[in-house]
Amino acid sequence: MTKSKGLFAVFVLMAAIRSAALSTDLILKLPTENQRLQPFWIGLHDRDEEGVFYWLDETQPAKYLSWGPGQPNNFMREDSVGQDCVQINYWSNGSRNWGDQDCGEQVRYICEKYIMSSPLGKKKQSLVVT
Ligand SMILES: [Ca+2]
Repeated sequence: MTKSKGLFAVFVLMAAIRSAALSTDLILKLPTENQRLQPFWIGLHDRDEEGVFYWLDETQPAKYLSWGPGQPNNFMREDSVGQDCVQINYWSNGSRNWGDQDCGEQVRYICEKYIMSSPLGKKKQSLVVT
């Protein structure tokens, strides 16, 4: 999604979490509504090649991965083709790591917001939970 705003353009894309530091920082900011820890979509998938995970804005496989216990497992229900999208999830061992999930599941998501000045300005990144 692009929204023009004067000399600036705002781009929003599902979040790429490329480091442990960013992951830790993000997890601390996740809302815990009603004391219930919820899953959130991030911008990682293996829709093109099973087991090879890419960030939505990259053409090379992701280097930093933070899987929860037993993940990714591409679990297949009878009515699905597997799990090709990735969530930050809550695990019984108390960790807040990633798990692959059916891409059609309706949960909240985390986006990156880029603000670019025109035409060659710097871009800044911030993470937004929606
Ligand atoms: Ca998969």
